[in-house]
Amino acid sequence: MCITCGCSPEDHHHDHDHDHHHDHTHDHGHQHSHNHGETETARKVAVETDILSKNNRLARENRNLFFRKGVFVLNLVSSPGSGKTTILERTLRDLQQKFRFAVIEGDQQTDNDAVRIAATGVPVRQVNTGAGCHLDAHMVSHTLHEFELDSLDILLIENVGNLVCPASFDLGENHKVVVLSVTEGEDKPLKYPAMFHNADVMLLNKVDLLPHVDFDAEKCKEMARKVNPDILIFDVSSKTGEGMEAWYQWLASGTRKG
Ligand SMILES: Nc1nc2c(ncn2[C@@H]2O[C@H](COP(=O)(O)OP(=O)(O)OP(=O)(O)O)[C@@H](O)[C@H]2O)c(=O)[nH]1
Ligand SMILES: [Mg+2]
Repeated sequence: MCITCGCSPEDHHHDHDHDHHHDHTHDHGHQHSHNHGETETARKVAVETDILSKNNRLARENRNLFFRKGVFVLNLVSSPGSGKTTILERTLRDLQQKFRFAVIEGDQQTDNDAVRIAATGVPVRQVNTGAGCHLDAHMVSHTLHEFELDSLDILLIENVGNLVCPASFDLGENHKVVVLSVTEGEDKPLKYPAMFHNADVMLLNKVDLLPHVDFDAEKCKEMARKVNPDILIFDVSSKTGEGMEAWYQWLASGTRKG
């Protein structure tokens, strides 16, 4: 179960305790339900802690494996539609002569994004999370045997479009990269601080639309730096290619070739 919104992935591989015990008697009135509420809250917190520590353990295993294989791994997170797949498509088309890439696509339903990535010729696996609103380390580890990690330079993971839950789930990546597009409003870093706090890089995407939208880019960056003073920000348009070169240089610098 997702600690943030209570969603539960369909394959439900977390073997946490579902034994919710309801010991109702009806003559204790408010006092009873208050205690019951406290017990349930304590149980929920324990389950959440268990899920996160289990995820962190698996993420550590993924990270060790990536390190041993020399693969640079990024976890792209954003709200739906900010341009993650478009950024990946353009990045792959521009850099695939230089680096060996693979992609993991996370979505609740459909393989639309995987089909788009496959068209670039880069190996891609789709993970459908069903009701789940984020990828977790276990889902990622399950796809890894389908790639030849020894021959990869960069693994790009596109998370489910959601600015909340993916912030809590380490996948074993080197960096979270948060994508924010200029159509979303400049206050998103303050409204969803965990995501911007946990990301090392922010791609401010769709800057080609700036003349047409009410969006103060400098104010947005100020807000992002308020929650994360060290966040690295690139202004990009994955449609026109503007600003992509700086992003590519940063990407290259993380690889063993960089
Ligand atoms: N104008 C403009 N449109 C863009 C840009 N990048 C992406 N788009 C458009 O934004 C829409 C959503 O892009 P996607 O790449 O599918 O977004 P996403 O973040 O992968 O979406 P989900 O996977 O559903 O979360 C598409 O119509 C893209 O063509 C950009 O830089 N400029
Ligand atoms: Mg996408």
